[in-house]
Amino acid sequence: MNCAANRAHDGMRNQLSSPDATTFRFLWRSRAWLICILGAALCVVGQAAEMKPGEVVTNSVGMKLAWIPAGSFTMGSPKSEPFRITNETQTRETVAKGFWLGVTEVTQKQWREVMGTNPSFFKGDELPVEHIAWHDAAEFCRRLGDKEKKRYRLPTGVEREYACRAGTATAYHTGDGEGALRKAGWFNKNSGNKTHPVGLKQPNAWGLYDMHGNVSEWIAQRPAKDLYRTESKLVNLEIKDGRDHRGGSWGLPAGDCRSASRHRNNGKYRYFDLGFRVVCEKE
Ligand SMILES: [Ca+2]
Repeated sequence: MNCAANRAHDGMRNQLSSPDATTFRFLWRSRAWLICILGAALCVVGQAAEMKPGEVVTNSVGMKLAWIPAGSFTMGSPKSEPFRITNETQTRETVAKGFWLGVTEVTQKQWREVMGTNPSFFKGDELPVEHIAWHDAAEFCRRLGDKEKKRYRLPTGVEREYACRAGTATAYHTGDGEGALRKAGWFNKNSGNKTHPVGLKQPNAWGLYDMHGNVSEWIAQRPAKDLYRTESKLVNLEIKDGRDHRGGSWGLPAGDCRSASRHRNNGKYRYFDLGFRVVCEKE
């Protein structure tokens, strides 16, 4: 019985050592390696697809946009913050989806390329465009979106403050007090009463410039889905409704340039310290 079993076992061993078995083992091992290699490759591709905070892309009009990751933050200011006003009550907010945000305010050169005009009071390709009503900014987004087949819009108030703070809880992304603002932006004490070329001051942790000062920036106040291809409806609405703008400007004191500071005007209002920057939604 034992001899028979040994013979059978020897037979199996001989079979496994045959050329067919060797080929099978080779193929099996190769497949295992192939799976390992494919897995590693997918891992690398996956990491590449995951954008890093502050990662920059450049669009068709030379506008740089930084990746703003999803996350939660405290919006508004603490009661102890100097110059705070009562509409800055702190709330916990979540930005559910990451998005691309203009690294700077829209420049006159970028505006001209999309709109074919330049309504600005101060002239210069790299100066921020101003004298822009809210619906002008919305129209710019619509045309740029049509040109690139992407979804451009104004940032919401939550998105704008979240991006401005970039993880900070101080009055400015550079810290507290006027000295901190001097590093980050142009306001009434360092501007010489005019706009300045974008991107000259210290950016925040996500690479955003002029989030404090230079020109104040119109923001969206409705869910993003309401901001597309409904221009005539929005124009009618804004006659009744005010629109917020954020960040303060070259003409305003330091207290009005804080991360939490909010300003409101009629959406038809055009002034030489009021411009905007854009969001491009992730496809
Ligand atoms: Ca600004």
